[in-house]
Amino acid sequence: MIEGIHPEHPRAESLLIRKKLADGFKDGIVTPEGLCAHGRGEAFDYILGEETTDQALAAIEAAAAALLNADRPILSVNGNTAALVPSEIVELADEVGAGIEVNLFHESTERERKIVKHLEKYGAEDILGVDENYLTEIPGIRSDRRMVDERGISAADVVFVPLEDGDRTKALNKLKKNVVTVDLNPISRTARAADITVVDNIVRALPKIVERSKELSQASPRRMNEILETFDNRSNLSLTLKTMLSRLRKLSRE
Ligand code: PTJ
Repeated sequence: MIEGIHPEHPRAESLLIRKKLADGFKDGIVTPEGLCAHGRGEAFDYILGEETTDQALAAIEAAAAALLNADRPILSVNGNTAALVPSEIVELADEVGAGIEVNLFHESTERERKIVKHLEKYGAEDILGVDENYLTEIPGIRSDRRMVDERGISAADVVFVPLEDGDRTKALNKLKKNVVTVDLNPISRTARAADITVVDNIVRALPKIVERSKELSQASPRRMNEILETFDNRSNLSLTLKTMLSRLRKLSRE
């Protein structure tokens, strides 16, 4: 039993995820807004049946291929991501040869430092986004997320931005960067503006992206191109919504 969560509780897994975020909040890694954002995500996850859909698996494959194929991939990490999947972020960075950049919506130098320390405990090195000497502004963003590292997001061709707000996704699009996201809400602005959207809980999606990246690292360039050329984010999102609808229909008949 982990601090009051009995393993046989029907919602044990969900409670454990909440606990990670609550601990992250107490440790100064997650913002109060991050807790609200998680609640919104949970609502969509309920509709998905808290399972990775076939559409999410297709997006996971495309995400792995895009990151492996990139010249300069970067993984952008915020408070929620750091609290929920720190070891998987480090593993993914190693697997696809990406840098890690801390980039927050609710900017706070103190929280950035805490996130860096937290990720370092899991083996991350040379984390970007925290040295003021290298920060530069990307156009078209009103939030604090406009400040990015010139060696990281600014120079990247593929940017992984899980649990992101819509403004920056659009701004990164305009800069002709390939944007990959994880977002449980298939109708969020980010989900719709990204090039590859994995509609899944980050705690399920990240280990699967790592696993798929390991498998695809042996794939031929032809196979990689085939994956990337056949993936269509719009139609994948549309199929995801249909999956959600048919689950709701089924539940409504039970
Ligand atoms: O740490 P900061 O300051 O960078 O702030 C992080 C948050 C998440 C607060 C900030 O990025 C934010 O406000 O994001 P939004 O605009 O609320 O978007 C977050 C999206 O992630 C929403 O569409 C949620 O449904 C989704 N989401 C929340 N939790 C999860 C999730 N998607 C996948 N897995 C989750 N666990």
